[in-house]
Amino acid sequence: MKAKRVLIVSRRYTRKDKLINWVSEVYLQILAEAGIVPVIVPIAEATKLILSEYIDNYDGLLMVEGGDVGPHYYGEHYDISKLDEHDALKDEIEIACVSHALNANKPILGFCRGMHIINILFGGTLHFDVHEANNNSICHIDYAHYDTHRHQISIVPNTPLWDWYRQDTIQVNTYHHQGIKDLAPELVAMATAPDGLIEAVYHPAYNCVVGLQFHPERMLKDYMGNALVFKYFIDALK
Ligand SMILES: [Mn+2]
Repeated sequence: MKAKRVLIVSRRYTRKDKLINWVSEVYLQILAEAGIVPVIVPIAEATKLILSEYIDNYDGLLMVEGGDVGPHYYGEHYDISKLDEHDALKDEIEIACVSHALNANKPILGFCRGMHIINILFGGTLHFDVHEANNNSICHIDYAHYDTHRHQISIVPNTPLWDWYRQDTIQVNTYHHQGIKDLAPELVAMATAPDGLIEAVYHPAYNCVVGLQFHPERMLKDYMGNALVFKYFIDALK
C-alpha cells in the first residue's frame, strides 16, 4: 500500500537577512515514525502557482506553528501591526489547503493557530488577546517559562479528547496570546481553561477535524493521551 501523505504548511522567519521556511522536527518525526510522509508546503509567492500539485495528492493536513491569523478572515478589524506575528501569505496558502481538506473530508489536526483556523472557517471568531479578555486571571503564555508553564483544562465527557486522556482535568502547556472568542456553531468544545477559554474542539460530522489549543507533542511524557491524539489522526488517514 502506498504511504499516506500529510501536508504541513511551513512558517517563515528571517535568518541572516533572508526569509527561510521551517517546520519543527517533532511533527516530521511523529509522522515519519508512523510511516506517514510529511509533505511541507512552503511559504513563497510562487507556491500559489503550484498549489494544485499539493492538493492533488495528499491524505490529511496537519496545522502546526504560526503567528496570528489576519483578523479580516473572521470579520474583525484589529490593528495588524499590534498582532504578535502575522504572515499574510501563510494565511492565504494555509487557508486554501484547509478549505480543500474540509471540502474533501480529509483528516485535519490543528494545534494553536491551526485550531483557530478551523474555528474561523466554520464561522467562529478569535480574541485579539486572551489576557485582555480574561483580565489576566489565567496566564496563557509565559515567555520566560515557555516549555514548562502549564494551566489546567477541564475535559468534556463523551468527546474524543476524553477518550484519549480519560481524566476530567489535565495540566497542559500554553503558548498563545490569542484564543477562541465565539465558537463556530457546528464545532463542539472538548475542553476549557479555568477562565472559560475553549482549549480543544472537534467537528462531530467529519471523519477527523480536531483542534487543540495546547501542544501534546511537546509534553508527550506527561500523559499517555498525548500520543493518542496523533494516533487518532493517523488512523483517520487510512
Ligand atoms: Mn491556554
